[in-house]
Amino acid sequence: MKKKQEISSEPNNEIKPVAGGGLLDRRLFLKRGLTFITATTVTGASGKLLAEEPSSDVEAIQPRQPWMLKPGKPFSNYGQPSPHESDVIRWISANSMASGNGVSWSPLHQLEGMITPNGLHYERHHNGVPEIDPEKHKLLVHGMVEKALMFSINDLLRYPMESRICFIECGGNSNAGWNSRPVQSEVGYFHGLVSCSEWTGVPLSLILKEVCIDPKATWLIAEAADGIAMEISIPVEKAMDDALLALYQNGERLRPENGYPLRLLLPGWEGVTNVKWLRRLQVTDRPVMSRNETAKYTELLPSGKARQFTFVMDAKSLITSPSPGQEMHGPGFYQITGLAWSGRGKISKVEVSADGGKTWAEAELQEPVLSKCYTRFRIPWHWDGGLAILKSRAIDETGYVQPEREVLVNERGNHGYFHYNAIVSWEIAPEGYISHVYA
Ligand SMILES: Nc1nc2c(c(=O)[nH]1)N[C@H]1C(S)=C(S)[C@@H](COP(=O)(O)O)O[C@H]1N2
Ligand SMILES: [Mo]
Repeated sequence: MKKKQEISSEPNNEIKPVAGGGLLDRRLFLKRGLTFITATTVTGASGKLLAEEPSSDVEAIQPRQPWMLKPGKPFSNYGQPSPHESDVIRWISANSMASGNGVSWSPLHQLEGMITPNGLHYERHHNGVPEIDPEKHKLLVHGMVEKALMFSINDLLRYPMESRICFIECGGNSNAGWNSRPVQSEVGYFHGLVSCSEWTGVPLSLILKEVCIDPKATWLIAEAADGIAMEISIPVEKAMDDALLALYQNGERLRPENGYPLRLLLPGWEGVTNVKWLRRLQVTDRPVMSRNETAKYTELLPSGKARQFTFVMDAKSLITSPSPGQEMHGPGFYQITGLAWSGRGKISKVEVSADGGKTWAEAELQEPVLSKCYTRFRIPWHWDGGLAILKSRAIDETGYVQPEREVLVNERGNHGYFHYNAIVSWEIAPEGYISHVYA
């Protein structure tokens, strides 16, 4: 039998890097029984290791804390995070002239796993969060249909439901990436207009079959119940595919800021098409050409032509740790981890580089790997304490490869605003300072 390998500051001879800059085999996490020594070695009164000391010594080594000496707090009706986690927050940047127009960013750099807690889902509102009485809120489905129908929330709650675990990403996410100089910020406050939840509700196809839509219909116009009555056009094909009338978010009813009591969910499609506070679906044969699909959410290309109805969010990835604002604690062994997602389907591979893109190693993808969903990746890394440039590159099941920044800028020009999905680079300076670079 192989002995357990212990790695602290020096890599064992048997553990050879698989790419430049000290990247190690992703399977080391699983197969080699790798141990990270980050804790303090404990010795007892005699100076020997604790295992050999009498148990009376334990109290001296690990004295009881005050909270062990009295009864704990009572139950609560709705749980809240520990007060010690009070810095894990959405960062708000609202328009000072119209406080309901703006965004709040999800703190990607402080979260783990693949699900965004409901209170930390990013927000994008054009006109604030309406206070909706679910008893009075109705969904009207009409237009090119055999019979128009009006649904109360209680009606919808009686339909068969499905869950989809998927991300929603604003088309304007990461748009500081278009700046000619790299903007310095924590990952979430730069790239956090994206979040991932388990959404549960009624498949839209079920409702459309019930109203019997005209076979000549090609578009749906979705209208919201917020102050601007936002309107968005959606091709019938997507509506019949995987669109969901979402009522639940991570097991509980939607949060007001994410669309309570009803939102349209279009997995993998640009955030703006996921209409919150949904009140009306009009079946038609042409798009409505509203402000949010003409003046906004379109992109002027170097050729002078504009991209419109760029619905699908392309594959993207970023390293959440180590990342700017975090600290390195000396040369040695680290876990690199991050998120990857694609609006086209499943992530098939994430590659990581520690030498600025010269060489790449494949990261481990954490199960489950789901379509149009966050995929958490991890790879072990031995940092030698020198200058390193970390990058991650996502590849999805359609073969789409996340582009280098230069490639994206060449294709879309210097005045981009939406759909920034280029490879992100973090520079680790020799003393451990982490910054965003274009490399
Ligand atoms: N009714 C309504 N729906 C809306 C919006 C809005 O302002 N009003 N914003 C859209 C945009 S631009 C995005 S990115 C997503 C944001 O969803 P979230 O706030 O739940 O993260 O909702 C979309 N749906
Ligand atoms: Mo958005």
